[in-house]
Amino acid sequence: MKVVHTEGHRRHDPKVETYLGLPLPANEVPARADAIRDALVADGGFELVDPQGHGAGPILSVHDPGLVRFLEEAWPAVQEQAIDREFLVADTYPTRGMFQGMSDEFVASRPETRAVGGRAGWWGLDSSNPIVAGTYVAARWAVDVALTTVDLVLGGETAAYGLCRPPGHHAAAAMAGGYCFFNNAAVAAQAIVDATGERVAILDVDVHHGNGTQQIFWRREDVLYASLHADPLRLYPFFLGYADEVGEGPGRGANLNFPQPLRADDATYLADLDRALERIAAEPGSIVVVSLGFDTFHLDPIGDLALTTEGYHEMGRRVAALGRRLVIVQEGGYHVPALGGNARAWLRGAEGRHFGGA
Ligand code: SP5
Ligand code: ZN
Repeated sequence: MKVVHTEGHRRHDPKVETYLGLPLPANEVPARADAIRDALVADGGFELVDPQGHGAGPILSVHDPGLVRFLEEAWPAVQEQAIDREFLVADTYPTRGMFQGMSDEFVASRPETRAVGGRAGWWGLDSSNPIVAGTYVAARWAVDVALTTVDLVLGGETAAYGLCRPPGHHAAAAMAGGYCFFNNAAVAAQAIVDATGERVAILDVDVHHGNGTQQIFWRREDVLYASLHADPLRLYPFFLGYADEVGEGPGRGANLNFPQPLRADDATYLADLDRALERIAAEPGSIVVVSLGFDTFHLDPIGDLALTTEGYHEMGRRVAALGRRLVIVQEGGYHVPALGGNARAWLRGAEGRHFGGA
């Protein structure tokens, strides 16, 4: 299988994230992508491919231009405002209670402030998502990785894997969050719709609900979003990801959430995977975008499910058994020592190769 990869991800290199107001070592680090790349190279069955630049156009087809502008300007603004920090986290979020009783029209007329600590809140979901000097450049590379993966599949590959970093599925049209800046999977899905006119399904198997992807396609019937994730009653992003979120308007019925119980094992998880795959199979279309996370792993430091490396092999096998072409993009997964083996297992499963050891 071809693996789209660039060293450009390294530009996003946070050392620290804040969690409940205190600094902790960052989870979403360059070593994650290194571990996966090294394991796939060592396997011998994968071929690394460089991404091609696709410009900002495809990003703007799913994201608000204001988000792109903010991410481009954020680090220069931190420097201009002489904020002595190695990373930017919002000072203030415009949360719903601030505007209670005010009309949608009035709220929409409030200005994006000029202060970068406020702008980070305006465009950001949470305080565990540090922006550093190279974040924008790396996030642009991640989109190009996803789009090059699309190009490979449109060019005839049965499946291709984009080693995206930073990840994307928490990023909504007008919001970054959850280690995500641009929604790589959503940009990829939109590019497939634009190129083929076909319906596209997005299968999200990261441990967290892909609130951003859900938001972007909420009213769309041409892009089906199906996600398995830890129940948001327990885990980030907390406020979306419940089973009754089915989409609205023309998109009603094209959004499917499968919240998982604490410590869900391979068998529990794979049973719901089959339900998601059944729904995808019922829909026309020849390409599925997979938002692939390994933070469902039993040792993951921020997830709370209990999947195994063997489980990932079986997951890849079942997803490929759909008989659709696969655009696979990397999302989360933070137990770095197991990331390479888990990616290798999943992708070998998807190629119909045997497990091949942990
Ligand atoms: C793409 C992706 O997987 N994003 C995950 C975002 C999770 N954000 C919340 C992180 C909180 C980390 N808490 C660490 C403390 C563990 N006890
Ligand atoms: Zn995740």
